[in-house]
Amino acid sequence: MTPTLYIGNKNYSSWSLRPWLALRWAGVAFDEALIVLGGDGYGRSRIAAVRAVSPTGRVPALALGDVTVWDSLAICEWAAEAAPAARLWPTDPAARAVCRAVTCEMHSSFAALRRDLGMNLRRRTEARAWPADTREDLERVEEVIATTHARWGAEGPFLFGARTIADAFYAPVATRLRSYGVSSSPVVAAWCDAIFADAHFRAWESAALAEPWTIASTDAL
Ligand SMILES: N[C@@H](CCC(=O)N[C@@H](CS)C(=O)NCC(=O)O)C(=O)O
Repeated sequence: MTPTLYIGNKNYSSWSLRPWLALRWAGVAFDEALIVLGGDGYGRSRIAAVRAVSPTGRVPALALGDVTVWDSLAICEWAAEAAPAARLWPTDPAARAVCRAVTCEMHSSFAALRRDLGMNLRRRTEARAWPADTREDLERVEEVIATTHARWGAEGPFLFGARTIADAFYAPVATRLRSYGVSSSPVVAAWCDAIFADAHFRAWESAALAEPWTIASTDAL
């Protein structure tokens, strides 16, 4: 049975983008079902259509027959196991451990970055002065990208050379830096360009730009 990935609006749903990219990069066949976010219950995990498919009331969720996997990292782990040849985690044990650390840091941190630079693929603003906690998040995220690529990325433009789950997890950051006019070091800019040039990212982006829905609270950022 083909798995179904439930996702939110492609323009806004950073959590949905991550496993969608990982599944595409892994070459795993899946159907996608988009649930429009932003209406009744949004922000409280109380959207009825989401609650019908995800026990947390949040997307992404991956339906595997009668089993549901409801967390972006867990879905990426499932993809890595379903398609080991895709090497969504690096094969070298040390690189793999660091790749997991980098991914987990994105999964559990950067609250100020999420608050002030919501993913919004359509959006372009001028550079601005950010609050101290947001500046710290931006500095740390750029440090992660630069130091990871310098240490592990000799064989390609992605964080560990080839595409891994870490790139999928940081891909929304590339779009946030672009949307909100954040100037980056050349190494971070080069990694962002690799994400923007990826054929699967581009497919997501063009679908996002064609979406008719808006979320006013994110558009106001
Ligand atoms: N930790 C979860 C977070 C998922 C999440 O926050 N999803 C947002 C969309 S990007 C959501 O479904 N929000 C619905 C709501 O706030 O009502 C994951 O990694 O999948």
